Amino acid sequence: MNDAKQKIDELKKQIRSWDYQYYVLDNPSVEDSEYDAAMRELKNLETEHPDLITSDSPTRRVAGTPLREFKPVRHRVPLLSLDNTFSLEELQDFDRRIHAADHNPQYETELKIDGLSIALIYENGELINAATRGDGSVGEDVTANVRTIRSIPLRLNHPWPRLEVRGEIYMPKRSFLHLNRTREENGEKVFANPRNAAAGSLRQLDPSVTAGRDLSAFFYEILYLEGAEIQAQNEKITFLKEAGLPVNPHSKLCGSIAEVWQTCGRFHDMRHDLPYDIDGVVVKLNRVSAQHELGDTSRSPRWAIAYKFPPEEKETKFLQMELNVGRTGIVAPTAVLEPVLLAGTIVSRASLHNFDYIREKDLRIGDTVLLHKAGDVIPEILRPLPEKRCGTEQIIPLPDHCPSCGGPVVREEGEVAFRCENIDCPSRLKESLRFFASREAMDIDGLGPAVIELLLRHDLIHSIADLYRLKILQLTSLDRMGEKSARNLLNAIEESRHRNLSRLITAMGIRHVGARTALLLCRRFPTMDAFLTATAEEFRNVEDIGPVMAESIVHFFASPRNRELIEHLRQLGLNMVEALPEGTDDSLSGRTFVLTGTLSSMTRQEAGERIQSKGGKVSGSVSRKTSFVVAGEDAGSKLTKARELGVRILNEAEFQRLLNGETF
Ligand code: 0OW
Repeated sequence: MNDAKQKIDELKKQIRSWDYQYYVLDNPSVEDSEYDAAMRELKNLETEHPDLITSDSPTRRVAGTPLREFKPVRHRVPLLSLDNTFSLEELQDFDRRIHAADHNPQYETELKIDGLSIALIYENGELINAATRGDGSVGEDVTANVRTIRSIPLRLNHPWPRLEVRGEIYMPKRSFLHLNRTREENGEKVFANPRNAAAGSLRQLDPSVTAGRDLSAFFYEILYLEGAEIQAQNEKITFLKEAGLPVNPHSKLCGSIAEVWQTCGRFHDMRHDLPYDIDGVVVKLNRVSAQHELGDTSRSPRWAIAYKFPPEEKETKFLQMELNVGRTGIVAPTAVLEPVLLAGTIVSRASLHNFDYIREKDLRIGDTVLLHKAGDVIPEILRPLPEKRCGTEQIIPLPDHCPSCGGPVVREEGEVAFRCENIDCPSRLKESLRFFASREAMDIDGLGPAVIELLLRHDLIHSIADLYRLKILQLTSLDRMGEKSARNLLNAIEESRHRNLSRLITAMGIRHVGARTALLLCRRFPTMDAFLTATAEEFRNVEDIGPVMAESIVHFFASPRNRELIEHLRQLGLNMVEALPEGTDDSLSGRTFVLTGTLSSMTRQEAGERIQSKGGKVSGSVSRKTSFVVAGEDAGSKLTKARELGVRILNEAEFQRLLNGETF
């Protein structure tokens, strides 16, 4: 038992260190394969020894069951806000006030991360609670969700008896862009900026949703500490970093408010190069004793202030509106603008998101509009300037037909998006084909948007299945398609027939199902027929598949059009089975084993690994579902239970023979 405990402790320590390197220092120090193997080994050991599972284990980051509501949490000390300043003069006023308590003040300047406040409590080094700011006195318990944020350690580097810290949870710009693009494709409302996206992602009752949102955090305040004394603000940052918490690397100690102002300018100029959104600089009196002397007002500290960057907005002309129909049929309005330089880039288009957005803002074609970058990245029209209207501006009507196929457009109950329902709509088909042939899906070399357009324009394909009916003469008759490229294209299409099922499932473009999910699903449903017959409940039993995704998968396979397409593809010879990686021996798949007692030829851990390498599962307890109980020397209660339930018992020699392929 204690060698398992020792191994478990070793693995947890090692994985925690790798997580810190990867998620906090953004400097991976191990190959994914080695990391995954360590995680698998830890999971096996914890399965075999459930009594050795601890809540700070990296395998326990995503809790299984969603909450029904968030519990209130009263903060030990109120989580204060900050007063804002917008100019050097106001910073100088702040500086004068500070001189009353500190004649030679040093200021710690920090980037003001545009996220949401979070307060964490660590007891003996272990994370035991996380709460939002709420109204400053009472927040919401979001511990389960915060545990899924990989840059936040479940255990500190030092077992401080009690440490309460404050920080900011944020969503990196890149993740914000990706999330909004996915939401727009799925007809969901987009988030206005990374802060809203972070807040919306954190306040999820189902932690597995939060886990998929790529949140991160920086910590900057110590609310309570037992076991050490900190004298200065910049030492707090060092302390937090040494404790293993992520801190922002750009803090700077300044000797005067003039130097603070210079730093604000420097921080302002670097903001577009940062991978996260900042909306200013936080200026803090460095000496903690002087902080205490000055104290706090009811709302904010007297010893700290925020300098807010001026918002970057530009006026330009809203020239025209374009309607694009995406793969999912969503009719997405886009504004074509008079090109203008905004926050470092030339902007000539901006998403209008949806027709509610257009209506709410009363945007008209021909308007002069105020443009900004949502979350410092996405060009967005803030509002029109009505005072600049000359009367020729055009009100934008709601769409009553699909701009691509002329078919009806519908808006589902509770959705903001208008959708073209015609699955054969050329725009939908164009987008569906592009996605079908894309690298992460069927990976058909040479079948890019231009070639797809060419095939559609010449009426050579009207559905995805038609790809597999193309003949060489059809292709060589096309302009700009010589014999060689025609032959290459047909070979690439032919080759794609034999892709693994998970590729085809991805390529189907099922809402909410991307390549990663498709792979997870195919492990559980290794044939297309299994997908066609499975229920939502069965889909939900797959790890990481929530109710929304399960419904979307069942809805897709229930559609007659989609079933027809699948049958055509089957007849056209497309592979409908998920082959396991080359040479995988899955002779024990579907079997569940329980190990008890001591084996002489291998440890329990090795036995578990041997079983899992053949597709079998190891469980910690005997039930009617158990296929075999492997009983070594001094086997205990599990052997008795197996006898009671009539579960097949193997001694070590029989177990060895089973591993060598004998059937029992
Ligand atoms: N957003 C920030 C940040 C920071 C405050 C909090 C208590 C004492 C001063 O990066 N780096 N430092 C502080 O220190 N506050 C910050 O954010 C505040 C939290 C609530 C309003 C501001 O966003």
